Amino acid sequence: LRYDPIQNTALGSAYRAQLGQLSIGPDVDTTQATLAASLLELRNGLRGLLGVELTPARISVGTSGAAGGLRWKRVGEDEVAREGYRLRQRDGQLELAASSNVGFLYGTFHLLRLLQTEADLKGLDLLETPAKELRILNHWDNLDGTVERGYAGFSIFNWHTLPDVLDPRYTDYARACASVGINGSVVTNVNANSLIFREDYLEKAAALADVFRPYGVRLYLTARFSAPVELGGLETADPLDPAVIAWWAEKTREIYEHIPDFGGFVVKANSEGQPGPREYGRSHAEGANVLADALAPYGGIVMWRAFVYNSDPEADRAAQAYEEFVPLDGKFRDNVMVQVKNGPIDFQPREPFSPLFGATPETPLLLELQITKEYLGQGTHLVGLAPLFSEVLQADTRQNGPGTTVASTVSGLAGVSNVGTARNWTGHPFGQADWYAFGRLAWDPALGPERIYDEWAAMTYRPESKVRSTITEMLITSREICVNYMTPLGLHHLMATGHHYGPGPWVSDLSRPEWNPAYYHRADSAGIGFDRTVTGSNAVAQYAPEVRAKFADPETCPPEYLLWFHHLPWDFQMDNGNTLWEELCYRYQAGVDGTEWLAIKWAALEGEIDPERHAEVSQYLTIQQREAEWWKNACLAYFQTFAQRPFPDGVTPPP
Ligand code: GCW
Repeated sequence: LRYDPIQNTALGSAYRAQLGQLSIGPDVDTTQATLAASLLELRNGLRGLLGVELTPARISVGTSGAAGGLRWKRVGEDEVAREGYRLRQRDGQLELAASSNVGFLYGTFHLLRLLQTEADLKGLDLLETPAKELRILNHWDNLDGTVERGYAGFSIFNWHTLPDVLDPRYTDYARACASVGINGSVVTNVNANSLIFREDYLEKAAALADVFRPYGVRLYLTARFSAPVELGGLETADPLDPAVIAWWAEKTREIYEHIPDFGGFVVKANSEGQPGPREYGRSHAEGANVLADALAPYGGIVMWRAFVYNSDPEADRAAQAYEEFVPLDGKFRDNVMVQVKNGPIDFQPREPFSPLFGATPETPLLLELQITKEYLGQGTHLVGLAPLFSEVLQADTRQNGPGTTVASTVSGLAGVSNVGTARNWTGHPFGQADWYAFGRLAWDPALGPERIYDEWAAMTYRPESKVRSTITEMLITSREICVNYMTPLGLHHLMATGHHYGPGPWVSDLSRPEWNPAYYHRADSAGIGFDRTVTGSNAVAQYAPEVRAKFADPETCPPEYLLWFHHLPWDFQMDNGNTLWEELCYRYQAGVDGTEWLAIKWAALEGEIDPERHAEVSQYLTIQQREAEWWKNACLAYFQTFAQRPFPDGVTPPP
């Protein structure tokens, strides 16, 4: 949204010739808030990019307008689906057609993106429809202004000064969301606070909803299951208790009085100390349904999280969500969705997809991705997440025959936001690329990560080919680099305890066994890895037969998931001829070498982009290089105490 002037003069003139006039169809009412926002964005965009002022004299309303200009045209939903738009050259005009107001907004952002990425408008003809209806950010923001797992400062939502102070940042946030098609925002943490339901807080939330509304962003809140007790003064939060049912119904009515288009609740229940229905001997379905019934009259939904696991040294944490939720399939109300993290454990640099996807034919699911990089170097490492997001979206669950991708099994995407009060919104300047990529993939899960990053690089830095191709290559490659220096070959959860920053594979004495890294890697003198086959936890049995067969055999299991599913001897022969120990060492080394490559790539852009942002990213890359070495040295030194083998040639031994 920088809208810096387009430097390419020939292209700039061509765009100016095309976009100097706007004609607005008779049934496109620009006094309506969303259309007014679209017009404002177009004006600002054209002013910045092209120096074109869309003065009233250049805007005609009702008529079909002059040839050569831009035309906004309302069409029926049979032509362009709700939220969608069509952008095409027609009779000498560039026509933006939509059936809904927000379609014009999304189409406007798309048009501006075409200019910013210096696309050719000649012969343009595209029809866009979002693949998923729910494209939501989840903020883990607390009412006191802190952000759980947030690495970009404090919360942008200032509950102290709301509803009176409407920070312009709220509008810019909504614009940024709308520019990539994000249409929902859960503004409170899943580790929820009942206070949000008190009337004064509802007024604050309503003020935010009012700012978001023109941008098509619907407001949602997290619901703390014990709110009827904490806020309502009831003795119980038992979901089958009539007083509790009445409390939720009344509270929900009150919420809709403040926020007529309120989206609904996200709930984390009976997970990591959060209250839930199990305290009363009730199931997750019974818990979710009481909220769902309260929301149903207003069209709201419940997004009930499947992130549950208990403290049992015998259990495999990776199997628990499936065990708990598959038996509940068919027991949830129609307006309940179960929100499932991409992998069975917890946002690791790489996990296989959760076996829940496609396994609950009667229960709609949402895919939860983490945009904030809790386990991937947080605010300091450059790691592009689009390859991770895309890998899970395209994974074939085989639950309904070949081609049952994770994307095809879900009704929407929820992304845990990485936004904060940092001046650049995300702390690490490249963190913006993940926010951007999340929105683009929620709109169209089939988009290639390269294309997404190419757009982002062109718009955020410069559209010159060296800049965009270098940044794209860095972002694309960086995820694998991170996997290599942190958790190669399917290793997972080796991060230090609590804060999850840096290595801690040796930790094995925490009271909750499944929080110990040693619980996951299981290294011993015989080998390394978590046996999830029939000789171990057998969690692999939760996948569809073809997937299960592939993962369950170390000969066919892709190397990136090898130690996720298998405990293998140090001398296990890899396909490339290396032993497992050698391969592990080479991967860690490759991760370290990769961070050096990132630094070299970035250094080559010196002088190509502004010195301020260039220097900032360079400084972060220095941290990343140092910490990749830290990871490699710590993990290899530790694992060698079990492997008792020398470091292979080409691997720098830990000091
Ligand atoms: O990964 C864990 C995080 C917690 C988080 C939890 C969750 C919001 O470490 O900070 O709590 O996941 O997803 O509920």
